[in-house]
Amino acid sequence: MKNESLPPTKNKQLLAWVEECIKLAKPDQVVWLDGSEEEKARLTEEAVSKDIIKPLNADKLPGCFYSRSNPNDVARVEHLTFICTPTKEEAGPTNNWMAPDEAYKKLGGLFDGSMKGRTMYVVPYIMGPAGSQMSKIGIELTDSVYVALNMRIMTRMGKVALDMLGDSNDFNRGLHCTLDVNPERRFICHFPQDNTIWSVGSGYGGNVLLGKKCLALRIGSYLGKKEGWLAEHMLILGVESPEGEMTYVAAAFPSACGKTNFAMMIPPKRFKGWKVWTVGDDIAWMRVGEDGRLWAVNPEAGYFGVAPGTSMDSNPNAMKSIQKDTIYTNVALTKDNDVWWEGKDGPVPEELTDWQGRPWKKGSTEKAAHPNSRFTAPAKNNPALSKYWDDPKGVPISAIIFGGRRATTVPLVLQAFNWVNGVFFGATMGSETTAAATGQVGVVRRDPFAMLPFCGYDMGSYFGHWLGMQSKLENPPKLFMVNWFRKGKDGKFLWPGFGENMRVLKWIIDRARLRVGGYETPMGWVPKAGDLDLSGLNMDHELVDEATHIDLGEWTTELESLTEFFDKMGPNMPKVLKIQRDLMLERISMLQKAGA
Ligand code: GTP
Ligand code: SPV
Ligand code: MN
Repeated sequence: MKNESLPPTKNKQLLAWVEECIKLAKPDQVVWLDGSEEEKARLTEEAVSKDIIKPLNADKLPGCFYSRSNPNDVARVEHLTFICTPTKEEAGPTNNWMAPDEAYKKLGGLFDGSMKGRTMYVVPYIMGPAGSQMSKIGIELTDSVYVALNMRIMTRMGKVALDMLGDSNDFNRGLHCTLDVNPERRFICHFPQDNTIWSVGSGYGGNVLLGKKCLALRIGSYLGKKEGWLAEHMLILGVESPEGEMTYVAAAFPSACGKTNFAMMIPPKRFKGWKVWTVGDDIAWMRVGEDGRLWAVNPEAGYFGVAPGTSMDSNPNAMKSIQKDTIYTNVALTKDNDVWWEGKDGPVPEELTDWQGRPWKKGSTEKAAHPNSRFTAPAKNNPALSKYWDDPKGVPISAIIFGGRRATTVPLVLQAFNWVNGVFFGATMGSETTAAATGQVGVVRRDPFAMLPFCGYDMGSYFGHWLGMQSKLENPPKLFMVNWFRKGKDGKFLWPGFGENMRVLKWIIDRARLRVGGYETPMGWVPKAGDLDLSGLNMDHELVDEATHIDLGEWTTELESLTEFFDKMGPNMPKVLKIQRDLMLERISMLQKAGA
């Protein structure tokens, strides 16, 4: 084996582990990444020369590249994702489980010699701000230069991570090999007890950028339970009022349900002087501060965002973030080497090359861009980036919002009466499935805390952990539920969404700061007539009424349908959440008897 770069570390445990992986995968060469600009240029050139990425129109998109994945490898694969705890019970009823020995053996067989003729990149990275107590270090060994280039954008990568690690043995051990992208040989295995992740057979996003869903959420949630903090699938934003008052909010929406959009929102004209700042768009790590408040950091350093639907109209800050130094995956290409996707600004081009490299003509029934096509952009490109996004302390959270994609039942906004009620909202969240994972799209499934695919241990115990946080929080955030996706009889969304969500956010902030009223329903508080600021909103107010309405009949069905879900949760499901459900049903029935 030729060793192109000497290991830039004396960390014995790290060196020993890398050596072990080299023995297993047998790469032709090993390259330790330092995160420098010079290195970026070298990796980029290599990737271009091997046709792994392709330069885009340099006038329109300077520093941007295009990549196409294998059509069988375009999203996370939940059925091939495993939590490998010593017992099945620890992984719980919502995760696929494989015994650690079996997983190491099975994937070890696939890794054996898998990097012959290839390069192993050693990617040291930090999840979280450098030097923060909340941050964690990972090392990803990968044979994919695409992964290396994406990790460079998504994390604090290179020397900075090795410096922070020093001699410590406290780092996540990630091993990834693309193999021949055959779904038969595709496995994403997590070993929480070993702080280890093994991923084979995929080259796509959440399956292979191991810092993101694998470390920051699956391993992170396990560590969070053990160490007393929270790792969540949440955006973090700061709202600044015209008077300069800052309020930080975190929100959990399932994959492809609007986190990036909400995190980068531009308030409508009516909210002159208001400003939304992005701290993070996908993941929040949260700890109790000395002041008894919940403090959050964004462990990531970039955005791996959904391209379709992103436009100057829906998300101008995202559009500005992806004009330079961005990697595009599985979008369509124009004749002049620009990118395109469904929902982008301007007229639909007459002709394109679709995400599979095939000619595409306007009017075609097939999508030009894959519905889960993505951009990878540095956070620093975002004009709305919060100045605290990299603060080792994080930001103090005043409100937490849970939301899903629900055509019926769930109103535009609802505030929990108390912590248990709010945890109930999170635990019972439902959402229609999207293209972010392979499988059927558009069926309602329970997606507790938007963490169903990402919780690294038993879901019932996870609910218990959330409930237990209350005792540690002297100043807990207020908890809310939202739904931007309710539909009218015509099948269209009732609420305009995007920037107009500021109206809902304003009510949430005012509630969190105890300065606006609410109307009590059996499930929680909703805005009183007139309290939701609708001025300047050019829409039929009957539609707003429909979007905010609570239908007691629909809620009875919803709450009764939870029996199956609760039963599935197993022995660690907290009883208090079941009682919460029964209490709501009793309140509804009481109101109905009284003639509501
Ligand atoms: P992940 O990166 O998969 O975790 O997704 P995300 O939660 O960040 O979702 P994102 O903001 O990328 O939005 C996904 C899709 O939802 C896009 O097609 C958006 O256009 C659409 N969307 C986002 N916000 C709204 C909204 O307020 N209303 C409506 N109707 N659609 C929205
Ligand atoms: C999600 O699916 O929630 C994503 C994209 O953010 S991925 O990184 O593929 O998980
Ligand atoms: Mn996500």
